[in-house]
Amino acid sequence: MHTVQAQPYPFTFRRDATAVLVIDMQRDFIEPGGFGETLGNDVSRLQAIVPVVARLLELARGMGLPVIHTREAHRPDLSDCPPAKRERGDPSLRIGDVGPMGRLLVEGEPGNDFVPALKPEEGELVISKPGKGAFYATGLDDYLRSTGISHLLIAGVTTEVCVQTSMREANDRGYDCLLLEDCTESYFPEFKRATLDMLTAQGGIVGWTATLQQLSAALTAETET
Ligand code: TIU
Repeated sequence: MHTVQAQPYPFTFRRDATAVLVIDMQRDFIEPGGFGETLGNDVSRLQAIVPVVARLLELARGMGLPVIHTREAHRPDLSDCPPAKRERGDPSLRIGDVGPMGRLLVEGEPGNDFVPALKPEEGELVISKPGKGAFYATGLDDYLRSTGISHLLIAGVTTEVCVQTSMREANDRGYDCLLLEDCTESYFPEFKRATLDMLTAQGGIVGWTATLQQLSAALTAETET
């Protein structure tokens, strides 16, 4: 077993029952000209965590932990995009419109791909998801159950939208989740802080949080039995 000095209390996991889940580290959210920017956001906050998530991937791969990548993506005909999602708000461009990196949030378009530093490696599972949560209309739950994974180490963007939704979905399905606080980011720093507090309040009502350094210390300690 490994034990991370996490909030609100230590998080214990077995390496053979644990996966890293990286949520939506896509150009559409992280680079200028993508979906995130068309919503009116400054994407530079999200760019800042890319090297930290890269270190998480290096650690996980080195330790033999499975890595799962999600991407928020719609089919080119938008048949899996509810009109309510496309019509929401007053963005400069809508889902499916053509931006500088291709059609926004559409599978196969350049902007919908992962940022170059965080591309999946051969053999790593990639889940395309039409919603904010990683479990809605995907095969993620079946995959985790069939591989005996009960614990998730979560990273990605944005903290209060796709990451929080996915962690809550996972929690409701019985998974123990640790969110790595320096491997997640929001366009709104106050929303990130509030999300971390909400997840861990009430005795870890949704799960745990810790830093990458705290995870790294736990993984490299000689405690695996
Ligand atoms: N807008 C925003 O903060 N996030 C999203 O739309 N998707 C994800 O969080 N991936």
